[in-house]
Amino acid sequence: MKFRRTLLGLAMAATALAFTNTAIAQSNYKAEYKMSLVLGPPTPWGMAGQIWADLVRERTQGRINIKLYPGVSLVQGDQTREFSALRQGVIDMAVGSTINWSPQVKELNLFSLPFLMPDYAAVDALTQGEVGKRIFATIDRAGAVPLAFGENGFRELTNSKKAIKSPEDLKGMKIRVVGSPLFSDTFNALGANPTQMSWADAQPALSSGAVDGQENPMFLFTVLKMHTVGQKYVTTWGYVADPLVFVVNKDVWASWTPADQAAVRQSAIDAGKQEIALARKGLVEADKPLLKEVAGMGVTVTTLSPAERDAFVKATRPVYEKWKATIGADLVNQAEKDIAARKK
Ligand code: X2X
Repeated sequence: MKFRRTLLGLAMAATALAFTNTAIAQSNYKAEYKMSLVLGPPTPWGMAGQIWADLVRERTQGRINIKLYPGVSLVQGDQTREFSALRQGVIDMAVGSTINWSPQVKELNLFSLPFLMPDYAAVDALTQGEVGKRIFATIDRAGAVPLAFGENGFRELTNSKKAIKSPEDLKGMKIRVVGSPLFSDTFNALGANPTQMSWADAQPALSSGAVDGQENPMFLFTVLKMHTVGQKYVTTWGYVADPLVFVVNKDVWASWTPADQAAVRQSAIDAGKQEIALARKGLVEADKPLLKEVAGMGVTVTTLSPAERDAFVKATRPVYEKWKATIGADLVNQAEKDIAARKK
């Protein structure tokens, strides 16, 4: 009897201790975690953040409560500063494009090498394979905890002037490009006149006609009704695709219990899968309904023949070679090998 009472007492003490440990651990938790994103819902990118936040709240019984900050508002709209701010703790977590973090993590330029990835199978061969693992190790070394991949998408060329079928058609055209010098190099090689600006500045620049064109995934065209700001021509050249990466600040990550870390990680993986399906909707079906929808807006949609596409590949090849060295020939070779071996 006495023995049983002691056992019971021990069990109760152990439970109390475990409870106290959890309580102590959780007293470090913030009331709210700030998640940075460039695009908010209803874009697939924004949905990635929304789904992740919802799953985390549910699976941690509300212990981890996340608020979305779209428009990279935590860094005043300057998306190229997002990764540094994340590292410093101004941002707790983010779903970010590889393009926007490439100024700090040069290996992320891999996905922006012109015409490296010919199709979605090639994107998957990289993100789901050895290259994805190496990229995550690099992000980790750069000071953030990477958890899962999502997708912004294949970036198609739009403009207000004319149908573009060849590099000659692009000559002198003012094209807004994102914040990595690789994009300026690519458009310079094509004879265009690239101007680098944030997404926040790009929208008024398109409306006022300060720039003639831009490049972004097609869902953005329909969500923002880009034809209403004069973007009447689309060329689906599929020259680059930017993955999204779900990340958490290192100190924030370390402050969570292992069980909550696991919940946050699994939620990112699940949200990533759901979001990739959203990002590809209308583009993976044989008749590409999203392109039909865009054409239905009175927009000229130009698809390139293999020979026409080749002219763009050739013109940008020196840029590819130059940046291959910057990114690391080893990583690029691995990517080329995995793409060649992909299942179509
Ligand atoms: O700025 C862009 O073009 C966007 C929204 O696609 C990115 O943040 C990379």
